[in-house]
This record gives sequence, structure tokens and C-alpha cells, in this order.
Amino acid sequence: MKEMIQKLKSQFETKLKDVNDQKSLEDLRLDFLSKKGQITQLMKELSKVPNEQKKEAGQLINSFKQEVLERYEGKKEQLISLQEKLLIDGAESYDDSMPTGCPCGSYHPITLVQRELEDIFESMGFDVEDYNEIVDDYHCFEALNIPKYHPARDMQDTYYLTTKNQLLKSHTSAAQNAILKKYGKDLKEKGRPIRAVFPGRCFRNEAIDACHENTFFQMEGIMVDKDISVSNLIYFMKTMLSEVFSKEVTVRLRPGFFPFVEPGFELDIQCLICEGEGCSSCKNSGWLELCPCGMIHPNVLKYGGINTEENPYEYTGFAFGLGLTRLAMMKYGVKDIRTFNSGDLSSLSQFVSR
Ligand code: FA5
Repeated sequence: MKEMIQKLKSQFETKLKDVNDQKSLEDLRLDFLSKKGQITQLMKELSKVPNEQKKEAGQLINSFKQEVLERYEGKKEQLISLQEKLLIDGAESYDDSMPTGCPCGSYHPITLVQRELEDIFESMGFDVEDYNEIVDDYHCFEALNIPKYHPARDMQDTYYLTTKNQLLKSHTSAAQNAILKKYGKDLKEKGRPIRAVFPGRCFRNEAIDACHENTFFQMEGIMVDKDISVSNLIYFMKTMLSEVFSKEVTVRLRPGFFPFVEPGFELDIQCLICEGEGCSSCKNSGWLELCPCGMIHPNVLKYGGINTEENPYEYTGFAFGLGLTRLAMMKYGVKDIRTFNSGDLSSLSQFVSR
């Protein structure tokens, strides 16, 4: 990994030297920093690194990425000031393809958190999947062991379409069945564990307040293989939280009921707005429900075609449903969840683009 990074570093420096206009700067960004860029490819290589070296390799990639970002931003600033100088001097050589100091948009904080999490999970060998916002009753509930008229449906009222039994998905768990089916073949034939995260917008018909929205984001994750246990689940949750916050955060794990996991847990984070004292962001409890999780129920694995009736425990797995919007609240110290959908530029433009 060290050699690969070294090689990329020198490639980057050579290309950076040749950047002298908007186009070459953008080409450099696409080449190294975009979703399909070289750094993302490097992260994919992590899955091939032996487990005991993964942590160090991950840190090396992250600091390389940070360095590339800083060098890129530095070059951009340099081009902007050059351009402004030319503008002031009224020079004939003014190049209108160069970047200017005009204010430009920034990514939404939820996009930033989502991308950061995707990078973290990709570095741990997870695939990132996308899924529909309109789903049917089967995928949102029945395939998750929630039959029609089951009382657990009351916890997630959503918006129903008038056609074909369709609805706006109330949780990202609605994608579990499709993901299990998509990767099940590789699991059984090639022994490739299923490791996938799938972020998405969710909808619920509920009263909104400082920590509840009717439209919010979650990121679901599943891992399925032989002998997956609660310890694997706890390891991944801890790693994810320490990477996202880059500091110690207090969490608690308590039993939780969801028909699609057994056993099920609620993973709460101590409110970072009031540091556990109690405030409107955490409904005065000092804690915020962040990431329910558990071991995937045998019925869900069966409906996803992973296990058979005869051998219902051949494969086991865990699943989690991270509240992305709540995570963004905690990470950026946003007191009211409604800020995110408000379109208020004075709040939203504070977030740095990437
Ligand atoms: C679920 O949605 C389950 N599908 C999660 C799950 C997945 C459990 C896999 C087990 C295994 P819940 O309704 O608690 O669970 O929502 C999960 C998280 O989404 C919550 O902890 C919270 O962070 C966030 N969330 C839920 N409702 C809202 C809302 N109205 N506004 C903002 N965030 C919400």
C-alpha cells in the first residue's frame, strides 16, 4: 500500500505542476478526488490488505487524501488570485476559462456525512448500493418479517400511493431483500461475504419536532457470512463512530425490538449539543437514538434466498439502520433537524465543499 500511495503521490504532483487553467484543474479533481477517482480505487484495494495491516493502511490513505485535498484547494486559490489580479490590472491576457472568486455552492451537510460514511465503509470492504424511494408493501414490510396488520407497522406510518400497493419507503431496510438476492449467489458459490451499505431518503407520516422530520436520511448496512455474530456488529459500529467523529463519543447499547432482527438493539449516542444534560434536540433525555441494529432474523434471510427451510442457520448476519440526518446534527452541532430541509442558505452555506 505504501508503494502504491507513493506512486500516486508523485503522479499527482506531476499533474498539479501542469495545472494552469480551469479545465486542467477540474481534470485533476476528477482524476483523483471524484467518486470514480484514483483515491476511491485505492480504498477498494484495502479489501485485499491482510486484516492486521488494514488499520494502518486506512490511515495512510486518509492522510494522503487529506494532502491531495489541501494541495488541490491551494492550487485553486492560487488560480483565483491570479485571475483577480489580471482582472484588476485590466490585462489583455485575462483568461475567462480560469476560476474566479465568485461565490459557489457547497454540498449539503447530509451529502457530506453520507460521502464520509461511504468512504469509511468502502475502506472496510463494503459495497455501496442505491435503492428506490417508491417501494411496495412486500419490500418495506413483509420481506422484513412484518406481516400485514402486524402492530409493528404502527411505528412507521408513511405515505401511500394510490397505485399498485406502492408507498414511500419508511426505512432503508426496505432494500434488504433486494440486496440479499443480488449478492446471495456470490456468497454461496464463491464464499464472498455480503457486505453492503445503502443510504437513502426515507419518509414518515409523523409529527415533526427538533429531532423528527417527515423526510430524512438513513444509511442501512448488512453483513452476511458463516459465523457472523454480535461481536462483529459491535466492532463495525465502534469503528464507524470513532472514524466519523474523530473523537471519543459516549454510546449505549440497549435491547430494542424490530421484527427483522433477533436479538435487536438500540444504539444511542450521548447528545453532543448539551453533552448529556438534556435539551430540545434530544427531547431532554441526554441521549439520541442513532443506530438501531441487530442480528438478521432467520425469516429475512430465508425470504432473501440465503438460507433454506432445512438449514435455516447456515448463514448469519447483522444489519443496522443509521439515522444519517441525526448523525449530521450531532457531527455539525445543528440543534434543530428542520434546518436541513429549510433551504436557508445562511445555515447551509457554512458547510465546506469537497
Ligand atoms: C428503523 O428504521 C429500522 N429500519 C432500523 C434497523 C435497521 C433496525 C436494521 C435493525 C436493523 P427506527 O425507526 O428506529 O428504525 O429508525 C432508525 C433511525 O432513523 C433512528 O434511530 C433515527 O436516528 C432515525 N430516524 C427515525 N425516524 C426519524 C425521523 N422522523 N426523523 C429523523 N430521523 C429519524
